[in-house]
Amino acid sequence: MPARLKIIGNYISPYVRKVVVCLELKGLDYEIDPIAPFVGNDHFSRLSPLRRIPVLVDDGLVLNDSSVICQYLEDKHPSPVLYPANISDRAQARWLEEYADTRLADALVWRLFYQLALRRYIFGEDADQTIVRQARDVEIPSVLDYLESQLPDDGFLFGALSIADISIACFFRTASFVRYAVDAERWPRTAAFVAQVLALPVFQKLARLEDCILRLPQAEQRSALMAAGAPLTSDTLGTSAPRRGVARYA
Ligand SMILES: N[C@@H](CCC(=O)N[C@@H](CS)C(=O)NCC(=O)O)C(=O)O
Repeated sequence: MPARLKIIGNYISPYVRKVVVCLELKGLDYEIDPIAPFVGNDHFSRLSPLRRIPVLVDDGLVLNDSSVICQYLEDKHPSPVLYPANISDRAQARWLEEYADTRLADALVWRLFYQLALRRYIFGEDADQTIVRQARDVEIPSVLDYLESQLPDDGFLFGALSIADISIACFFRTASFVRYAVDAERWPRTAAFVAQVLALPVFQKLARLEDCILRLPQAEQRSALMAAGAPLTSDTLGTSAPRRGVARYA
């Protein structure tokens, strides 16, 4: 019997969410070691040279980067299809995935969520309110203006649900943890789109797990997730001593 797919990464991460949504939609059997990247041990550094999550382990194969992982899952398990069949649409979907992973991540996660949640809870530091203000007043509105010009009036971007819809919604879910919501009067399409994707059963299923660890320290998250029925690995690469990442905050 093939080994179960293994995901390393916390449910709160938008990139982990993207991969887990694809695993769930494709009905694949997987287990998860739900660590934050900052608490990974030396073995985690070997599996993830940038000390980032998610990591996928499939038998002997170790893959980094959510886009690489999702494309791999699509190639290996093509049903249901999560990338548009039309070549131009597929390229455009990949661009929007990249835009989400880079620009939405920068505005919603690295400026807002990192400052308001991670800095305090992981590193015990106060938020830099100048960065938070700049995110709310300048960076996020500019992202939303672009999305508003790209998103459909209703439904999904390319007909059926695709990697583009999933990627965009994942970042708004993480931003909602610090009570960020899109202003529906100013950006009605984006607000409706995000609400529609996050209401899908697959996002709701994960939301239940995310909610149960949101305010818990890392050390208590495994047992809470276990009680909530998450498919946890039997061992973990997590430690109790957080370290800063190699790429962004070294
Ligand atoms: N391009 C990567 C980005 C992954 C990423 O930045 N993950 C965050 C968690 S949300 C992380 O591990 N950050 C730690 C760091 O950059 O030091 C992907 O798509 O997987």
